[in-house]
Amino acid sequence: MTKIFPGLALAALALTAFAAPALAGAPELFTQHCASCHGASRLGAMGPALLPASLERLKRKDAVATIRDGRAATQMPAFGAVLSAADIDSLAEWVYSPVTPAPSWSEADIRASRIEPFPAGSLPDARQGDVAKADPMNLFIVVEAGDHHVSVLDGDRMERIFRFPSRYALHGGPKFTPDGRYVFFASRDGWISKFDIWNLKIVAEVRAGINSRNAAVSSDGRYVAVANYLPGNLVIFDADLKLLKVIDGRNLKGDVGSRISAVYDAAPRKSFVVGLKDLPEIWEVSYDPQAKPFFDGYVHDYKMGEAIATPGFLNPRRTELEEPLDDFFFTQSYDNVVGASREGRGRVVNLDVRRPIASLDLPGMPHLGSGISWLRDGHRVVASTNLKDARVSVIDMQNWQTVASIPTLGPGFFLRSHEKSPYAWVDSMMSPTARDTLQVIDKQSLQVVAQVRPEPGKTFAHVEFDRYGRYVIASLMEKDGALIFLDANTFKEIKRLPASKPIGKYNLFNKIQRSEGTSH
Ligand code: DHE
Repeated sequence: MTKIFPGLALAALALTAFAAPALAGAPELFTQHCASCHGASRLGAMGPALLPASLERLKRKDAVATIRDGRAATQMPAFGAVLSAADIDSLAEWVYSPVTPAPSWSEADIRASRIEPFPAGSLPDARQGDVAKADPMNLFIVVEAGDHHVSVLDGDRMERIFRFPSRYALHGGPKFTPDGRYVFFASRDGWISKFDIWNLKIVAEVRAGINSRNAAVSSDGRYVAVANYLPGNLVIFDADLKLLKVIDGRNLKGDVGSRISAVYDAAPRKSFVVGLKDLPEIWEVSYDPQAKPFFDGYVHDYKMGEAIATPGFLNPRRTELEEPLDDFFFTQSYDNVVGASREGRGRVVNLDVRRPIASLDLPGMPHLGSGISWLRDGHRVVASTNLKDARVSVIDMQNWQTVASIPTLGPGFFLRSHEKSPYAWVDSMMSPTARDTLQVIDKQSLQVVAQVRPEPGKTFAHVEFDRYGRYVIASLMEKDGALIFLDANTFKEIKRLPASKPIGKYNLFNKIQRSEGTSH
């Protein structure tokens, strides 16, 4: 295969070491046509990783179509004229089969993957070009998944000022340093990219794992933590993406492993909070060098008959649960984590007493990661979409009782508001029939007051407010999609910018100030 997707090549590994049970000629076809770009071990190189974990979100028929027809606007060529339909089927089956022995990604691999096009201190410490002319806190970062690019928008002028290629398949919110100069992106293939917004340059990158979920940046901008599914671990870097520590996703005894679901910055506590997919635990990892040592209650560390405390800095302090919790929302102080189990049971876990303190009535599949909060009748409430049910649940954060279950057109993914807006915006992205419509909810009456459907039949989701709450940008999530600017009070369209399947949009001010109306 000729070169596919921009990026860096990994050292090629011998395919024979990773051979899975034979599929008619597939390994040979892979070596001949695919290995140079996707890596002989299928770990990814110029092109993305082709492992079952990486392909979970791609339907088999779409994989066959991609091999046959290539991918527009990427360097993935079409093999329809070179390979028979049977060969293409066999190749597709091969890439969905597990690699044996299971691929590993060691500390040495992480270190060796690091690249630094612009070492610290080599670029000006002042905003350049169009960034210098813009309000630096009203910039937006936009992830465009259609052709794997990122755009930078000037929020005052509502114009795109820069666009650059990203790693393949970014996921989770990009995370900003507190001064707004740098933003970190995580790709599903484990790449972490550090981008200098003032100079519009990728300054450093590292591959933290083979299959990652998201990244978090500490509130002091000094540490970056990455949650990995493969291998199941939490990887911590300094701000230049130099490896500091790998923490295996294991229970205290060390005999049960887990994927790491996600990592979040709990700024007021100077810690990362970590969700585990397969273990009934939540971790809190302090990034405060002065953090006090703690006893974890398990007899694993004895010296002369006395328990030794675990150092508080960069070590997991565990809260044990009845079942794994995922998909977190946090109270403003970050003392309480609101999470949901795979079965959809909602729990509030206090990180100080280290146990669940309340249960929530959240039927269906709540998407707490999209939760937002606001004040209503003097009470703070949290609202969450539901990936299975057509409703938004609103919960009182004092007594954790459900205040309302607002019917929507269909199951939704994202929810957004702003301190200065009386409205919350929700999509119905998970609905086959209503995914083209955004609904606007009055935050006090809890009634739907408007619907916006600019392009019938096309997916319309994910809203972000500008820093002043004057307008929202919503995504027409199609390959030939658009960023649609809507007045936050009249809901009328102001303008559009073309974009390639824009997924998430992130306003620097709202993110850095931790607006109650957006994810952090
Ligand atoms: Fe996401 C954030 C998990 C599927 C787009 N998603 C997150 C976060 C988690 C998560 C834990 C919070 C991390 C953060 O922001 O740092 N997402 C999951 C899933 O478990 C799920 C359902 C299945 C999966 O395969 O991972 C899932 N997510 C999707 C999608 O299908 C989306 C729509 C498209 C895509 O790119 O994969 C998607 N997820 C997003 C976006 C955010 C996100 C845009 C950031 C939200 C924000 O606005 O801050």
